[in-house]
Amino acid sequence: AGRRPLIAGNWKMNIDHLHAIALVQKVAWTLKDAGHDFDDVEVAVFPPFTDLRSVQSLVAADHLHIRYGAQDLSTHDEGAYTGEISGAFLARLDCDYVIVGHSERRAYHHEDDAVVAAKAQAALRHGLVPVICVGETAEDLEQQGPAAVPVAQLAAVLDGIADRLGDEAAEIVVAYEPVWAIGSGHAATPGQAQQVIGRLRETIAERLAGPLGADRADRLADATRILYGGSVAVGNVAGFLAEPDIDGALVGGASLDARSFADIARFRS
Ligand code: G2H
Repeated sequence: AGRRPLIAGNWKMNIDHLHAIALVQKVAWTLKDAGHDFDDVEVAVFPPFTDLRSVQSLVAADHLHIRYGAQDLSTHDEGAYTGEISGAFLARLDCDYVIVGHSERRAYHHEDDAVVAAKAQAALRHGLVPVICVGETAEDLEQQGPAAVPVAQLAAVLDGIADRLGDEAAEIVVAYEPVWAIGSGHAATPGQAQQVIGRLRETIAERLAGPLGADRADRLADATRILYGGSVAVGNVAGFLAEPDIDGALVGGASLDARSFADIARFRS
């Protein structure tokens, strides 16, 4: 439905700001040399907070077509919250995106659906596009099948942000990342991912029909880009993107190498 693919690199806690300067330039120049059409396939990176100012400077100074965002944000906008980062600060660094609800934050920082919803709210308050991550563990998969947990996680976030999504300009991205596939080298199959992602798209339409009306909910479901994440590599990315509802990839390990990330972004060639 005319959705522009998004290839997003989640650097996690792997790249300090000196390394970030080298990596973002290398990705940009590798893609430029290959004649990459950034209007055809959008490319974004998600560096640690401490790298964002360097990335901002480079992107602005060199007119790089790479977009970027943070890996997390505070539910609060400002104040006495030691160690937290406001969405307002990210907007001031010209971030377009912010990841919310990555399974590593759900698992290691005890973020539940309510926290993830509040973070997605905070992102939208500051004009950032939240990249809402959902996904089931191996145990969830065994006990409840593939779609139940990701659908419930997405529904909870949608309930928390429905008031903001009434605005026609509001945008979200969803990333389906089965926890069992993350960093394991064992990606889901394109068919498995399509099955869940198709359900996630239906969930947007169903869940928002009440608060927003069926028309707005359908339009949003149709326009929202839903990515697959979990051991995406050069050799498997094209298979995911060939599925009707999969609009891109959230790439961890393979985004740390400029050549492989650029090759993933060039999945069409
Ligand atoms: C899933 C993914 C990026 P990896 O977390 O968000 O990481 O590609 O290393 O599995």
